Amino acid sequence: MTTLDPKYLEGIRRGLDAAFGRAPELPLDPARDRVVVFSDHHKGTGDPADDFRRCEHAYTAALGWYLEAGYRLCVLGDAEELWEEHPGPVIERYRDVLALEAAFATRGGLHRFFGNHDDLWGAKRQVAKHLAPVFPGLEVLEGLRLRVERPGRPAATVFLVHGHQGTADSDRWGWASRLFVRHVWRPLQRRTGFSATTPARDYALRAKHDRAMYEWARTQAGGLVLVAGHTHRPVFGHCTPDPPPTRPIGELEAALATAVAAGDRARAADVRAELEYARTSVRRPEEVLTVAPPCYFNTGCCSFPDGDLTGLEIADGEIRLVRWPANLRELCVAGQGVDAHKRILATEDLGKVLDLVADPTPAVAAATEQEIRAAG
Ligand SMILES: [Mn+2]
Repeated sequence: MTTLDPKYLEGIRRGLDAAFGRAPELPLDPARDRVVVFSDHHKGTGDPADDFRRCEHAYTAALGWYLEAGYRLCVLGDAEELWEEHPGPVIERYRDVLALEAAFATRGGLHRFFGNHDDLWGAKRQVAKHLAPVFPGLEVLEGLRLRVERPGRPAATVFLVHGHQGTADSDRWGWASRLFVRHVWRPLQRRTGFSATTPARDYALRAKHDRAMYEWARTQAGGLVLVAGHTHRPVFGHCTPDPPPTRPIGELEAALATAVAAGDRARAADVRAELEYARTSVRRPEEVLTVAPPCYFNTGCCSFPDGDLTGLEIADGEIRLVRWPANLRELCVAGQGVDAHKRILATEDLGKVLDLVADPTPAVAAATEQEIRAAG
């Protein structure tokens, strides 16, 4: 693993320290409270540059479920894409989605945070003007500390923050970036269908940024769990997704040769599809970050190009990584409608996570980029 640029790390450390210092604190009872965290929707105006457009179905299905299940909703920043859009048309386009978010305020609870792409919500006047009609009395947060009391042990903190804090384009140049995006990048993106270079799009920058956030969390005294978004890549302890369900490449090559020799074109075509998929997966493996101790979790995002979204839950004494699919069929049981258990990708006992993070001398402390690929 290459060493992390100390200057970059120092910038992130200062940014997160400051946000942590400013953040209010609320109690969290893991046995009773249920919290769901979604981030990085990048809601636009419904045109091809709108990254949330494909995720609207999955998101509203998820909100409906969490609303009835008694969850508190945390919207962790970059919910609206205000680098590319003015707020009015975005709110108009997604009025029903925002109303569904707002419904949590009088049910399980609602916290809204600002990110870099919607740092306009850091200004109270803008919130009053644009969001208050949908979210009466809303106070948009930068960060929030959830204090978990632990009998016989020091209390632990789960710190929620978008995660752009301390980066050059957000804290120092936010205003100039916004003008650049609105007047230069936006017209270009509309013509080409391209999106901006951020940790969400640039893999090297994302890996660097994830590691910097992990390092900050790991070096906080007394056991802190950082929950962030911003990079658009889920991070959940040691969990990695399953490799593609293809057979080993050697076996597929042999199967293809056999089918061709037998003149079985239909069979050869099926095998060839699997073989090329496996070859591509080896060439372009999925890159996943695993961390130990589990002091840094990332929600992933609500703007995946395939219309799926991911989020984190803290509920029933567990922390979970969940996925809500664009295609509701993936959550359905034949003839019985939605079975929400299928949303869960990974789950961990919250007490165990807090124990691992509180240990001042962990056996393993590492953030590791893993490549998930088909078998050769
Ligand atoms: Mn962001």
